[in-house]
Amino acid sequence: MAFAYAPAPESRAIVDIAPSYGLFIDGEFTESADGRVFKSVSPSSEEVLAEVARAGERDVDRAVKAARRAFATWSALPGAERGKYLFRIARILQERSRELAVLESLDNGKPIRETRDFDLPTVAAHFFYYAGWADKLKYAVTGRSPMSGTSGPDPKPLGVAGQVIPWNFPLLMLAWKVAPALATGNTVVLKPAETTPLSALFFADVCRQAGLPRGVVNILPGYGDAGAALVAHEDVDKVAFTGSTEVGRSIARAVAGTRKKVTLELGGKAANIVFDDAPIDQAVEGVVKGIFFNQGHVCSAGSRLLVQESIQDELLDALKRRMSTLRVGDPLDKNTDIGAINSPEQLARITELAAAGEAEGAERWAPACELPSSGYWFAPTLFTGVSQAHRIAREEIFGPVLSVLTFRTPAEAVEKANNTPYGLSAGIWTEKGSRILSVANKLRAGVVWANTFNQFDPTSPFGGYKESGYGREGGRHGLEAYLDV
Ligand code: TXE
Repeated sequence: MAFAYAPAPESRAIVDIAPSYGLFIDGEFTESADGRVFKSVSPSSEEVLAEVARAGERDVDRAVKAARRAFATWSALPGAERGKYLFRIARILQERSRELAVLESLDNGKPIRETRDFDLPTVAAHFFYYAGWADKLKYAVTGRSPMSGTSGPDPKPLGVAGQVIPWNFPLLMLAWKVAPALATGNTVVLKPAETTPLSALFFADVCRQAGLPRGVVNILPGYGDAGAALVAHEDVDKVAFTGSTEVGRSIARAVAGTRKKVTLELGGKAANIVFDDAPIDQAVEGVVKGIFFNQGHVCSAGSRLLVQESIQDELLDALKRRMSTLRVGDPLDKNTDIGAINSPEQLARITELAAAGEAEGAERWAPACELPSSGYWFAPTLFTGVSQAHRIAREEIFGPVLSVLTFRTPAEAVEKANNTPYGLSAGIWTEKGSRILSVANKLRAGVVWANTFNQFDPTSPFGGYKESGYGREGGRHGLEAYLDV
């Protein structure tokens, strides 16, 4: 059996984790106003990694004031000068990427192969990409080429951006939000998720190392109350949120009728559609990547497999064989495919939904799998016999659980794929180019991948339709969210 649990403790030594961390406000690490702290726990070992200052309302106020002060000079810098800081940050992130990859794997639970080969390179790529835009903002909003000689004033930054991010890609979500905000001349107060504060604090240190002026970036580790206080603060001009649809709704209500602009990136229930002409092995790899990448803690996860009825048996046999080779265990082991579930709360949510799947009559399958005795784990799981009415076909599970449905015709595939309140992503597997185009055009999803899945690139806008939120992050469109035109 391939479910080895082979710890590689030597990797742990790469990163120097301090016993305690402060909030990062106005260029300094500081205690919280009321002295509160919380613990950051490694989900793979339940080890307390560090004690972290917990931001409250008064800290939010201090941080927003610092960001406001910094805004006057930061926004007045020529774009090329701001770009230089972003290039510097990108290079430092590259230089320190081994440390950061280990830190992220320890704090989040995701496999080192993913943090090393996906998260960190993509994080640096975002800073490089937006560094390049900092002196071309006129063209960002007009869409014209910098060669066309557009004249007139630059579009204006919004001011202080309050950003709240989740725990599934802690540093990448930070990069998605911080890089375009800084490139456009905004200043930032960012609240990382309570279960994964450490890489954001490391990033604060990277900002210091890059010589970023005080107050341009402020990091406030804390819980939902700090996030709510940040969103509600009267001197915040722009709110950017990634997280649950439920909290997204409360944020939309909180900013309604204020001057604040808002972008929301919320949940998803993506369909990964496999047609009968798709190469089976390639499709199986795509289905596995779609749902088991990052333990399924991905808003765009391909959590519904829609397979054409005529190839159902062949595809499911191949999928089960492939799932049996997935290795679940120590995130720092380079052979691990599936790491730890990020928190006991998330594990409880996944467990509850999987139980509902069984109770509603779907058939549950998982490969034989020895899970580590400490930490939070969930075996890769497959449900067949799923109907569209089942909770596991409708609700975001946000874990390594795949629900399989079937279809006969392309029209039925489209109808089922769109039968969800969400609209973040979808995938199509077929050899026919014409079918890719016709099906993709009918899918109500912000991103549609063809013969691949979960590919992210700083040059492409990303964001949802329907209850998956609004606004786009990434690419030129990602700049518009931080500018007044
Ligand atoms: O999310 P929350 P949770 C989905 C996924 C998951 C579920 C719950 O389905 O199972 O949400 O996860 C901060 N005002 N996604 O509970 O609560 C919070 O501190 C302002 C999908 O972790 O939304 C954290 O920093 N902020 C998603 C962030 O919001 C508040 C990624 C996300 O936490 C707040 C994560 C409030 N009232 C979960 N309450 C995706 N789209 O990728 C909490 N927060």
